[in-house]
Parts: sequence; C-alpha cells; structure tokens
Amino acid sequence: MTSSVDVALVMVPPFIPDEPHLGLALLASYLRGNDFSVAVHDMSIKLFHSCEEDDRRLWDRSAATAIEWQQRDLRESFFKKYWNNFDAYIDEILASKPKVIGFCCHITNSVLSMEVINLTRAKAGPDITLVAGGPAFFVNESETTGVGYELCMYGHPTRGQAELRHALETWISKLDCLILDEGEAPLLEVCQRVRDGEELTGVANMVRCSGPGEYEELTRGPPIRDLSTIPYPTFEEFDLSLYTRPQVPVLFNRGCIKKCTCCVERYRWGNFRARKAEDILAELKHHVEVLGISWFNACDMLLNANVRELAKLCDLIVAEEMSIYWGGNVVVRKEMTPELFGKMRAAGCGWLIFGIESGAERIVDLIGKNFTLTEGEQNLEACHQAGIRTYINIIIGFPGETEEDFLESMEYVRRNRENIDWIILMAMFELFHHTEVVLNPERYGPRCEDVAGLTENFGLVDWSDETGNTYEVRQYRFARMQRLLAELGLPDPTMQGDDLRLSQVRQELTEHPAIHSMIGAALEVEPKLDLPLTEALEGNLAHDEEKTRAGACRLLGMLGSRKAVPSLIEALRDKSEWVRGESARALGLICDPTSLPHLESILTDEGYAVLSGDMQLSMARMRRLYEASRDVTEFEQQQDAEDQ
Ligand code: B12
Ligand code: SF4
Repeated sequence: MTSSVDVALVMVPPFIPDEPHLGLALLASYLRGNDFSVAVHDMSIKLFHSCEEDDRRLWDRSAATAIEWQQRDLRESFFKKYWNNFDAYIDEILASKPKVIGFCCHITNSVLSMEVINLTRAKAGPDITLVAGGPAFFVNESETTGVGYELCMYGHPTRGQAELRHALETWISKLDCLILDEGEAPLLEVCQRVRDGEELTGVANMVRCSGPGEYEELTRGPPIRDLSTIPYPTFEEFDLSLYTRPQVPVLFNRGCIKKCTCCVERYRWGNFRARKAEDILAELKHHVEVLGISWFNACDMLLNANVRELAKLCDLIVAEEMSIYWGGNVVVRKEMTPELFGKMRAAGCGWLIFGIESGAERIVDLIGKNFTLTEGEQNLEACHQAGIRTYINIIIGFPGETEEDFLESMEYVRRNRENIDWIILMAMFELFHHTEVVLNPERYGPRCEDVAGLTENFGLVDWSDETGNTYEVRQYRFARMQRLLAELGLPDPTMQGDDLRLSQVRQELTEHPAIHSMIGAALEVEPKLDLPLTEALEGNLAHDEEKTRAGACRLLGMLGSRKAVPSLIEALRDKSEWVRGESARALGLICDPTSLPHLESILTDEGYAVLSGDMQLSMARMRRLYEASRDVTEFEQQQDAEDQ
C-alpha cells in the first residue's frame, strides 16, 4: 500500500535524464526539514525509460529540441501517445493522498506540464492544492489587469496574442497558485497555510489568477539570506539508479556577482549569497558516503563568485583525502591564480566553463563582464596548466559587434588554442526578455521593432542593429568560426548527441593515456557507442599501472559496456584491491545477470568485510535491482542454463 505524504513534487517530461533535478531535491529537503513529508515523482525519467526508443531524442538537451517542444502538434501528439502512462503516474501520485502537489516548469516541459496539470485537476477534484513553480515563469508589467502585471511562461507565447493569453490565464486558474523565482520560502508558506486551513492570499512571490485578466496583487519577498538554513539535498526521494550518469548536481552559492547585459538569471535570484565551505563539504561527504556518488555537476551561475570560500572548500576536500570529480561555470578573475587552479585540481576539479563570450575587449565591456582580455588569457592558461579541462562560451554577434570585433574573436581563439579544450557553447546572440539589452534597446542597438516582436517562445534569433549586424551576417560569422575550429582541431560545438560525445571521448583518449584522468568525458558516452572504446579500455585492464587498470574498470562501468563483462569479471581477481573494487562497482553499474554469481563467489571466497565499500555497494545495488525489477525465478533459471 502507498503511504501517504503531505506534499508531492512532480517533474513532467522532458528534463535531461543524466541526473536528478536539483530544484526539486532542494525543495523536498527544505519541506522535510520543516516537518512535511514529501514524495518526488519524476515522470520525466520514468517515461524516458518506458517510451519508444525513437522518442528518447526528445530528452536531448539541445536548444533545437527545446524549440521543437514548443510546437503544439508535438506536445499534443506526445501527450496522446503516452496518455496511459501519464494517467497511471497521476494515479500513483494521488494514491499517496498529498494535500499539495507542486509542478516544476522550465522551458522545455512547460507546455506539456499544462496538459498534465489539467488532467491532474480533473482527476483530483478541487480539494488538492495545485502549485507550479520553476524558471518557466516570469511577470511583465501590464496596464490591462488592474494590478500592474501579467504572467508569462517560456514556451507559451502570449505577447500580443489575445487568444493564447486567454488560454494561459484559463489554465493558471486551474492552479491554486504559482510561485516565481526562489521557491523554498513561498512553497513552505503555501504548505503551512494549506495544513492550517488558511487562505493563500498574500504569500510573497506568489501569483494567483482566477480567470483571464483576474489577478491578485503580487507582493515580493526577499531571497533567503542565510543559505545555511536550507538543508542540503539528500536525494532520498529519488531512485538514483534510473539516471543515466552516476552524478548529482550541487550548488556552491546563489545569485551572481556580475551584471551582464544579456542575462536574465541575475534578476531571478536576487543578491549574491555564498554557501559556507563547511556546508558544501558536508553535502559532498554525504553523497560520497551515503549515495556512493563522487561526481558533482555544479549548477551555479559562477562557482568562483566567492574565491575565499572556494579556496577553503578545496583545502577541506584535500585534507579529507576525498576522491571526487567536479566542475562548472566560472568567470575570469585576477584572483584565479595558478595556485588556486592547482588547489582546485588537487580537490578533484576536472572541468571549468569560462564565460569568455568575445575576443574583442570592446564587446566584453559591452556585455558587462568586467575583465580584460589579458586576464582572460591568463586564466585559461593557468587552468589548462593545472590539468583542468578548459571550456569556453562564445557569443557571435552581440549587438554592436562589427566585422573587426568578430575578427578579433577569431584571432583570440587561434591565439589561445593550446589552452582551450572545447568551445562548449557557441551561440548567435538572441534577444531575451528581462535582459538589459531588451529593456534598453536604444543603449545597446537592437531595433525597437525587433524587440517589440519578442514573444515568450524562446529567444528572438532574427533581429538586427544599426551596425549591419543582421541574422545573415551572424550566420556567416558563425560558419567562419566553425571553419576555424575545424582548422584548429577543436570539436564543433554544434555537433549534437552521439557524434559530439564520441568526438569528445576520442579526443580525451588520445590526450590522456592514463584513463583515470578522463573519466568526465566518458560520462558523456552512451552505451551504444561503446564498441571502439570498450576495446581500448579492455586493453588497459592489462596495463602495468594500477591507476590505469582501475580507471578502465570505472569507465567500462559508466559506459554500461555489457560486452566488457567477462574482462571485468577477470579483473575481480586483480592483485590490486583498488582495481577489484572498481571492477565490482563497474559490474554493479552494468548490472548484467551473469556477473552476480561471480561477485557472490568473490565475496564468499575472500570475505565480505575485508573488501572495499565499493564491492558492498555494488552487491547491494545489484541485489536491489534484480529483486525489484526481475522475476527471481526467471533469473535463476537463466543462471542455471548458463552454468550448464
Ligand atoms: C545547470 C543548468 C543546466 C544543466 C542542467 C543540469 C541540471 N541538473 O539542472 C544543463 C547544461 C544540462 C542545462 C540544459 C538546458 N538548459 Co539550463 N540551466 C542550468 C542553470 C545554470 C542552473 C539550474 C539549477 O540547478 N539551478 C538551481 C536550482 C536550485 O534552481 P531551479 O531549478 O530553478 O529551482 C528553484 C526555483 O526555480 C523554484 N522551483 C523549481 N521547481 C519548482 C517547483 C515548485 C512547485 C515550486 C513552488 C518552485 C520551484 O525553486 C527552486 C529552489 O529555489 C540554470 C540557470 C539557473 N541559475 O538556475 C539554467 C536554465 C535552467 N537552463 C535553461 C535552458 C534554456 C536550458 C536548455 C534548453 C539550454 C539549451 N540547450 O538551449 C537546456 C534544457 C535542459 C532540459 N530542460 O532538459 C534556462 C531555462 C529557461 C526557462 N526560463 O525555463 C535557464 C533558467 C538559464 C537561462 N536563463 O537561460 N541547463
Ligand atoms: S556571469 Fe553569467 S549569470 Fe552572472 S550576470 Fe553574467 S551571464 Fe548572468
């Protein structure tokens, strides 16, 4: 029987299948810390595993897929096709009798969330409080509603389109309320009021709308000042075995210290607030010790916004001798010295993404990055020298970018080739709501009529300015930059999916023969691509160096290479305990039935207690998976057949 909960948090597809959603994990921990029982229903990852194989591409993280999801036809046909799944997921949620159901909406899942919320309301009736939140929502000033604002949702264009606005507002009226920006405090207040039978009116950062144009007044509350009051996410509400990478997201801070003119995020999160190094360390240790996870994707806007806490965190990680791997976004700063990069590497930092954006100082200034080209080049060099993979972002055609500026950008990439591993994001500049560029077009240059045509669908690609920076010009510059990257042997950032992942791993394999140092890139590889890579890694299982053998085991596990199971079983008897532990972990991840008896026999032969925690974790994981998802008799029969 399903046990009852106070609050159910829901993620409608698609959200990247790599890792659990940090926002929902944080909200769950926060509510739990305030005495509410919570369940998370990640419909996205469940449907990812049960949908038709061809449909899995719709979970791709590319901008193209995000745009595709905004087509009404796709949303409607997808919902119809998987209606039974959605219906069953909603029944499962309702079986636990939650009093509040919260939906996380972002650009790719927002329109499908509308369908799922409608169905939930139809099935749940009026007594359950339905709330939505997440980055999809923002408000625009408006004279027409009488309260000075109206709600907008990324993915659902409404600007100037009365019919669509009517549809959006009718839909919102099915929700009890909607929460903007940082979600913890307002969601808690909503839950408390529901528990205490109080009206919801007046909760800060909450939008309520009882029908087209009928909004309640909106009050704004401050962001949470002391981040130590938010417990770290434990992910206990998630089934981590469902995600495609053995990694979890983490936050080092909230808000941003910069004020870039192309950015909307700094408005959403309010003031910059750092987390204490000790708190982050406790979180990382929890994930290593309790979840068995040592890969961390820092979802910060800038993980180096507070250099002092960052350095302290690295010292603590090193002092604890933790073997972890992490990385994320950074800004160029002169405080990022070679010593600090060295410290970060020693603490397991494996990759950093620098928002370089342009190689023309004038444009970097216009964007408001506030660093010099020389500082940028020094940071890239020091990062690369420290052995951290160095990724950069490039914007093509920021308003006012001239041909000369663009040529400087090309020259910048050429000059720094040695210190750049990948241009991870190369994008033609798009106009986005609530950015300085759009709020003050006369200062930055995009034509006002273009700005007026901006909908909530996605960024506006086709805009121009007085300097002749048109869509066609940007396309041409983009193509030239692509050619330069090919000439310099840098991977093409427009590659998608499998091609991109494979190219990265190939590059890594040739650069770092010691496999252990390039695990991050292998995380990008899908099991179906394992053919050439598996063979290379299997070869490394016989390598003299212990770390290379151990690294090969670990990668084979992450790749899910079933083909490698026999070699990994052999590695269970390696002379090094490290390698034995890694092979057991790999077999646990691959979860091929043939490996269970071998693991069992090793553990019986050599004694469970003396072997590493990895072995025990792998065993526990395999047992759990087999016992939960397979008919045990069928599994045993299969074993018997194989043994004969
Ligand atoms: C890291 C990141 C990624 C990672 C994802 C890793 C991950 N685990 O999330 C990667 C690189 C894969 C990625 C990909 C994309 N991303 Co991204 N990403 C981010 C980033 C920088 C951090 C996300 C994060 O974890 N934030 C911290 C958590 C705590 O915040 P949160 O999820 O928003 O949750 C809080 C509130 O929103 C709210 N909340 C959330 N859910 C709910 C639910 C309820 C009921 C309530 C009440 C409140 C609530 O409370 C939470 C706690 O305060 C954000 C920008 C940002 N700073 O947030 C962009 C951002 C989320 N990404 C964005 C975009 C556009 C994309 C892509 C489409 C990029 C592309 N290719 O064009 C893809 C799509 C991926 C997908 N949907 O499947 C946009 C989303 C735009 C929008 N308005 O919806 C953002 C906001 C950046 C931006 N402004 O452009 N992204
Ligand atoms: S550094 Fe990044 S998050 Fe911060 S303001 Fe600039 S673009 Fe926005």
